[in-house]
Amino acid sequence: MEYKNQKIADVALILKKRFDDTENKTDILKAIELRSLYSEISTLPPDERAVFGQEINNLKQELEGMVAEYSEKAEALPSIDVTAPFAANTKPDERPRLFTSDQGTKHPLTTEMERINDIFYRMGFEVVESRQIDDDYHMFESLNFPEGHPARDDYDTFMTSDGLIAPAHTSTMQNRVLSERKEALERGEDIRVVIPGRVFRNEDLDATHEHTFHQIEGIYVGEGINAGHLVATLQTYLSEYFGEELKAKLQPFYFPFTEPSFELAIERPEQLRKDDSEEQRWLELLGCGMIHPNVLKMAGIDPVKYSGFAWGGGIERMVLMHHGIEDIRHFNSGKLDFLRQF
Ligand code: FA5
Repeated sequence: MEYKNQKIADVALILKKRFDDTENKTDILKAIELRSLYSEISTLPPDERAVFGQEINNLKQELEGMVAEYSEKAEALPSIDVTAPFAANTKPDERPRLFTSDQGTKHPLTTEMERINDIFYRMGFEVVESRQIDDDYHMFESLNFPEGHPARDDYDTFMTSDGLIAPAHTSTMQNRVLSERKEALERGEDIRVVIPGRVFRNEDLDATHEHTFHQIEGIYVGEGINAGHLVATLQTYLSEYFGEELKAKLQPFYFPFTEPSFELAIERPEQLRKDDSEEQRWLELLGCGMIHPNVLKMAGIDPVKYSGFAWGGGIERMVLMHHGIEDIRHFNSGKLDFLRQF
């Protein structure tokens, strides 16, 4: 496809070249270059925005086409046997004994989530559980994604035909938490909450991508809060969790609900890398940034007086790194030889 705008044509060239080397093909749709083009729209004179926006959408559609074509060609997965190992109405004493209770253990994700909640509790954060069904307002609008905003597509969201949404991130809780604590904030109590929860995405699966996984969201709002507080909080979290200083990098990113936004990646130990590439060296752990003034306003909080930061990080990826597990799909596999190691 030909692009009239030189900047868009340059980005198209770069991303098409990168496509072949990208392990998870859908990552190309989240490329920083594409996001930067979208964030440029608002800086253009109003009469140039529509044409520029349309060309970016064309580029995104072309890339989506490449991803879809690739997925069709990819090997079909073997089907899963979903039948129970015995009929549901078999009498209790005639059922096969699968596991005696003294052999059972907590699932490693449960253990690790309790540990993470405990770290934040000790840092003074309240823990609030997220929900597993939501709506368009909390998934998008309250997070500064107006109707038709192209970044809505990045979240590969499952929704029912009557508009219910399986949350694709724990950020769906931001507006609720902020609105509920607004009055306490005005009385001088900072908002500091973490929200662990299960999230769902229509993703291509691989060693670091699941369709059902867990995130922990963090929110801190008060007077004079800045990005330094964000970095210090995340540093404390990571060093408490891993018990050592890991090499981490924070790079600029784009989320509609934070400004500025960043992505934090940590260095994988060598035994968890498939090759020596730069891509294998880093594992993306969380997104974060300073809460966008529109998000504060939508919760009734004055963005002139108050500021804050938020982050949302994958829990499975923390556990992969902590225990040296090579594939995220073990967690939901139900395989006893995996689970018995914890
Ligand atoms: C978000 O979900 C944003 N809501 C994060 C955020 C919150 C930003 C608050 C700013 C403020 P992202 O799509 O990058 O961002 O996901 C965040 C983290 O979830 C990733 O870094 C990764 O650790 C984890 N994650 C994302 N997709 C998957 C997946 N398919 N499988 C496992 N973990 C995933």
